[in-house]
Amino acid sequence: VSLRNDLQEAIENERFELHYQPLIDRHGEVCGVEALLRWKHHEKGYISPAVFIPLAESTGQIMPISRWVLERACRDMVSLADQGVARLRVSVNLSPLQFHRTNFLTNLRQTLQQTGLAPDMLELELTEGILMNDTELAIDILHALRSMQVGVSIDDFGTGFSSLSYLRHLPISKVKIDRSFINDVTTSGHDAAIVQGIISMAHHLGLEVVAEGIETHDQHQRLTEYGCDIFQGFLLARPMPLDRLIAFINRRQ
Ligand code: G
Ligand code: G
Ligand code: MN
Ligand code: NA
Repeated sequence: VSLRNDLQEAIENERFELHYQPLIDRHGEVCGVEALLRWKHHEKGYISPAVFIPLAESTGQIMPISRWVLERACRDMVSLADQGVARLRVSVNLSPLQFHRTNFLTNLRQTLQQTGLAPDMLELELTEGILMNDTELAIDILHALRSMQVGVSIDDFGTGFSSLSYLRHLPISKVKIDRSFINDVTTSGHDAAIVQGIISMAHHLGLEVVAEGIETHDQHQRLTEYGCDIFQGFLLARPMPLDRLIAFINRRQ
């Protein structure tokens, strides 16, 4: 049986879970979470989205999966707020196909309305690649998102070919420095320079900066010195299911 058929079965029976990885601000407070999709395969255990998202993109199965992710993320955040745990902003990763579908904005508005999540509690993570192809349409969508007050961050920043000077024309709110740069920030002068450059330019453009993939205290300290705004990585918190996220937040308060 092919993975594609298994994926179809998973879609029909909603065999997915969303895990949430906390984002930590400069005061050490949880300022948001990134929603990360997990597929619990009946035989193979958890399968990484790095494996099945590209497959789902090529078959079109990404559409129902993405709808499920967005709705689940919104509902979970509303539930956290209703339980009095916290009002957290959630970042959702978008796939290229999803972004370029004509009814993307309509679906998004509908989901926000149906779930009751305030639009400014939602952030969408796009990669540079998504913005580089079909730029006109992408810019129109970004302006629409801004007027709705939905946040937009550029994920894996630094790995594509776009520059910050290009981004200054786009209505986005954050850049997330790719973890490949964070990995060597304390050992490679080059990577340290790149990271400092990104932070400095982003701040001049009025953008917030997230460092992802922080695994050591030294990396965390260095990025704090460089003025980074938001920190994400296994050192601070791993992705976790909603019930563990609730415990994590309650423990810190
Ligand atoms: O969480 P993990 O390291 O397994 O994620 C692997 C890749 O899958 C990352 O690039 C991440 O952005 C992507 N990913 C995780 N969840 C989603 C999702 O809900 N939608 C899309 N399109 N990509 C996701
Ligand atoms: O491409 P994107 O940035 O969305 O990828 C997010 C993925 O990165 C998540 O699936 C998460 O599991 C993974 N991740 C988060 N923090 C760390 C970290 O500190 N180290 C490593 N290696 N991966 C991380
Ligand atoms: Mn991401
Ligand atoms: Na990333």
